Amino acid sequence: MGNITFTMIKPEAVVAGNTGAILNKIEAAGFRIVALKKIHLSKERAGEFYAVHSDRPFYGELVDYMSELPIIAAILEKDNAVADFRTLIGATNPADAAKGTIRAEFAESLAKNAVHGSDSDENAHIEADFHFSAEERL
Ligand code: IDP
Ligand code: MG
Repeated sequence: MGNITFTMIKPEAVVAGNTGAILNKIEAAGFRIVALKKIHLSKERAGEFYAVHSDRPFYGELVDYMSELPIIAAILEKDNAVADFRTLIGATNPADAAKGTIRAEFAESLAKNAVHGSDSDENAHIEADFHFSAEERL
């Protein structure tokens, strides 16, 4: 048993048909999928998820984009899950993301950057609880 992180495969990556390739990279990097589902977030739910960013200039754009089309949500387990997953996905801006990272390979832009990754153990648990019931985690 390792600790957990929470991820979303963002709409543009799902539409582009990159779900399988991204999940492949995640499993190949040693993460275990604890929970997984495709969901279409309402604008209200997306706004609640990103409430921490509500003061930032891109908040409205981010909420619109994340609620426009379905996403894939997942809980992932591994030792050092949060930090190792941030390493696997690369920098927020794909222009700065290291070669071989998920964002370097699949992101379209700073806003449409293919995947979400939790930024702390505390937020990983908050985000996992936001999206999944106990019965959905195996
Ligand atoms: P992170 O996803 O790498 O943790 P955050 O700073 O938490 O990055 O930002 C959340 C999300 O908001 C990013 O993944 C990206 O989709 C979007 N975002 C961040 N900065 C900008 C920006 O300057 N313009 C547009 N969208 C942004
Ligand atoms: Mg973040």
